[in-house]
Amino acid sequence: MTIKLHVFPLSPRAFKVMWCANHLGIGFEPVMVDFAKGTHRTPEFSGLNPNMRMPVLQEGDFCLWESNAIVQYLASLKPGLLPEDLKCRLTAVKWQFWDSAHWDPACAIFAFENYVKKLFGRGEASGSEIARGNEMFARLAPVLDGQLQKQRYVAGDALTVADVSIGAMNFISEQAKFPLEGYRAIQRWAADLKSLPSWQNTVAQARASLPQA
Ligand SMILES: N[C@@H](CCC(=O)N[C@@H](CS)C(=O)NCC(=O)O)C(=O)O
Repeated sequence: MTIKLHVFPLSPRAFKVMWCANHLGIGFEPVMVDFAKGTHRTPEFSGLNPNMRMPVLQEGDFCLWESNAIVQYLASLKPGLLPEDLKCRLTAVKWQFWDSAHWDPACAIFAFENYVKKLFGRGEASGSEIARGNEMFARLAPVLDGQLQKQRYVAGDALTVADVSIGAMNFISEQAKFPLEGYRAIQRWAADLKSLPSWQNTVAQARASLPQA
């Protein structure tokens, strides 16, 4: 059965699921969710995800939303990103929860203020929102940096779903201007992820899907 990924490919959450599939060598059909045209607000799309948000994975009658659940699903189909050992697996999964609960919402502030607003002509970045993002980063980035000082990847010496979930935001690191100065281990890890062929192929795929990218 064909896997469809409903995505707005310039979003890091879309990048996350496309990169995961590409890294594992899982073929998929990308289906464009055109935010400019409001595709995500149509009754058809809300039938796939009542939250009216992408990404969504569709495989026949099976529909899955929440990017980290999609990463879990894809990684369960093919070995490579989900450790077999229970404790190692849950260590990786723990960081995916950390991403959903803490890292992604902090990054989303910079993504929206510095990137999305420009992309859709929605005005200047809000100083108070950036200040709120800086405060969140000051608490979160040392946690991630500390972890990456101890080991090459988030959950150990091998790339896992944790790196895919947390690392995908680096897709827009320049445009979003995440305040990562001084976090040397995060910078080393991000460069490592960006050098992966699966990352580079996904960047090319995402850019090719939109002429203005
Ligand atoms: N926690 C969700 C967040 C999904 C999300 O917020 N997607 C955004 C784009 S990055 C969206 O579809 N927004 C549409 C809207 O706000 O109307 C996930 O990780 O999948």
